[in-house]
Amino acid sequence: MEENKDKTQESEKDFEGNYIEKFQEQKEEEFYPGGIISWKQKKGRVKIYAQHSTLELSIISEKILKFRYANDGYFEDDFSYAIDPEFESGNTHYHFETTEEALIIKTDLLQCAIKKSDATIKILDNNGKILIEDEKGYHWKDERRFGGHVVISTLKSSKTNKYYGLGDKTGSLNLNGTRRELWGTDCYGYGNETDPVYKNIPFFMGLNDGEGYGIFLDNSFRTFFDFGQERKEALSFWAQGGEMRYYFIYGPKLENVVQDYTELTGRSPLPPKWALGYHQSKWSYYPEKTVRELAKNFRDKKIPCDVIHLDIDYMDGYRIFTWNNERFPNPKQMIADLKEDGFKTIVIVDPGIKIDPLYTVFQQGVHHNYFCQRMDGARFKGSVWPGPCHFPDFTNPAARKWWSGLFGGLIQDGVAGVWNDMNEPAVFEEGTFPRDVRHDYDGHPCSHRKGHNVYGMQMARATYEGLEQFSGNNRSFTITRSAYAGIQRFSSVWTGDNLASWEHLKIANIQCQRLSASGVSFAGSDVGGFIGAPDGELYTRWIQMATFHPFFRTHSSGDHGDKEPWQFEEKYLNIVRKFIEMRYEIMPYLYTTYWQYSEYAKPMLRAISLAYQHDKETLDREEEFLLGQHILICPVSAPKVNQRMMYLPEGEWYNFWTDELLSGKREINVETPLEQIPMFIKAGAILTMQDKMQYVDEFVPENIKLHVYKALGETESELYEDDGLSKDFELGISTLHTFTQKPVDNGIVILHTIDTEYDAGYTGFEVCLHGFEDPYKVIVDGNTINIDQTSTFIVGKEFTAIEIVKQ
Ligand code: MIG
Repeated sequence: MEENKDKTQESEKDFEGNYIEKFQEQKEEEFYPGGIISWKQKKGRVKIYAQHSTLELSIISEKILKFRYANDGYFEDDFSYAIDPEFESGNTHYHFETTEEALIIKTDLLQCAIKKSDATIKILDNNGKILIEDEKGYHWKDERRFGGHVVISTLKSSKTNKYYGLGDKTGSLNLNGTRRELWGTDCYGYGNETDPVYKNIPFFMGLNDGEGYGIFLDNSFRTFFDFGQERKEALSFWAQGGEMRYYFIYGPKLENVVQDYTELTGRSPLPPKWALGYHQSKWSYYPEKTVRELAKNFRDKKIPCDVIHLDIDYMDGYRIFTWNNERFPNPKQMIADLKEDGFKTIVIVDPGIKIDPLYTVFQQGVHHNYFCQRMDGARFKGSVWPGPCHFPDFTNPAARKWWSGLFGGLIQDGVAGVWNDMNEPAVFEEGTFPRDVRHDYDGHPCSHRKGHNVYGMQMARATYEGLEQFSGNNRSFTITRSAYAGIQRFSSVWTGDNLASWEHLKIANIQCQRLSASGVSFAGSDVGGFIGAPDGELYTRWIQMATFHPFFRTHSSGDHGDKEPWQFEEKYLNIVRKFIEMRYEIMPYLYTTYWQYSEYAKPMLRAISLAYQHDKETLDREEEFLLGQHILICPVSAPKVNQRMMYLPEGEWYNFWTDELLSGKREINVETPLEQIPMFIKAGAILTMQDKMQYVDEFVPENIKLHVYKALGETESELYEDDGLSKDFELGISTLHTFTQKPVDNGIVILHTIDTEYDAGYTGFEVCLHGFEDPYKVIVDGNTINIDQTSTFIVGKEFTAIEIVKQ
């Protein structure tokens, strides 16, 4: 009995109900490369032949090294869905030498030593400090069930190391002491311990004694990361197939690691600005009358909103690319009317195509062989919402092209964006596809063991490409639940089916920070929780936090009552309204923050441990985060509290609500009345804001507000502008303002430079001063202007210098 129980716990069932033993259980022999026999130096890479394996080390840049291992002399085709096809590895110069013990490869910033006796690796910085060091190093185990092998790498670790990243994982921000798995899973109602979850981003960062680096394991098989859980002195990562192929990315600043990783896997295109507005969703809003009332309520109650999401019930029997004509007799008209009122409509799509001989999408899929097949050729059949379905093989370029082409109708109907769900892929009962299902993998045929973790990404990609195909010069917006590394090139993400609980507010915050640290900044959670009903206080606190997360959407399963802002008591509604308004007030800043992410690969959210890695006090903090350059937020994550402790990082900060100036590098106690979320602005910031609006670009404001937080040192702020909708910015039709604030005798000076090709239409800047003592004198471009000491004044938008000095 006892034995049997253990067996079921440590095993899982495959599609046919057979037990698959987990990797840990295999007591198979470990194999190692052995000693180095010879090597070959080539342009940009070195090939190293050891007794049992070949290592190809490519010098991608002075900070990025790529390692690949082959055991039988032959490397796999070096194909990856993750790497941005536009990424160009510079022709990096490296220096090669050999010593008695090792081969040494040097870039301007790194040294990689490969030991001759066993081919283990050590990477050091310029000062000879060890960044990573193989323990067992690369090795493998036979995988008899599938005729391949499990490839493993084991590095030295220690309890004091910190590990971050890995996408949407729950649990503490620092991953040390845990084992994590990547195998995209539909995890309805997941919790803090649930693993794996929806997304598969095999990228993590290590912080070792102040020095940061990253490792990206580019392998789409089921992967595992053991951060000192099994043995605290070891860090292992392994894949259940394929080749060991990983990138080492040097920092030492973690922020730069994320940037380099994002350059490698691709930057996020600028979305339409409305996608940064507030979204309202529910499973599901229908019929048309309900949708129209929903929209009207937002406008009547003056709660800003840009987007309404239609969940699966808009379709005819869950047939993708159809409308239920009873519920939505004239979708085109409805969408046009909504648009008139400033609303954009997003619809959901699932991968499951109903098996229905009269349904053209089904017919085409069968006819052209676009559906996934079992090993023996039968189309895979699995049940989801429509009942028995077939599933497109999104790893087949022809199937992707077909899928993209299917969006023409929806786009013509006026649909503005598309929501990709169930793409882990999820199947009722069985969970996902059987492992023998075949995938084309862009001309590298394989089984679902390899295709699974990229399936969701390739679906989102096909959807994105569909929108691109039909949207002319407009930018496209998609959102997806599952993902693989590089998803940011195609889609935003949300964190799936969470719960209406305080714990989940915290989890959502961690997931969004972690996603941002994994190259995927455009992330958000179902505000208020998908499952269950939040009370007014929880909903309010969640809204306050999500106001500062890149993707901002209330969604709910609809099983537990309604969750529009007005479903809550007046006192909550009023605060919720204020924060959604604030989202629109900070839009110039938020949009600029997105642009910085898109342009410089700068993560939009930064955990304070990421932004202040040299301050040990930040390293185990998980709630405080920065949005963009200047805003620090710490959510209120418990009920009925009117104060909370938080860590204020080094530097000087203004409390947004009181203008009180505080010195950081210490823990502080902040007041947290229900109307406020702890929010601090960096001294020296010029926070760009605008009038509140009911939706993005409802009107052109008279002035853009420059909130000047008195500098104690030189600080730069940017403001990026374009039309927010078209791709004209790619032709340079945009404007970038740079504001430099610096202290001078008696006050400060603000210098303004503009690189302008786009006229946003407003007339000037309303300057609002924070932290200045009266009385002061303001000189704009040499002319003293009279101000009435209200701390605000207007200047022309082309000003070049403002001095604010004591009188
Ligand atoms: O089996 O479309 O995570 O956001 O509302 C559930 C219905 C399918 C799961 C998504 C959720 C969505 C729901 N979907």
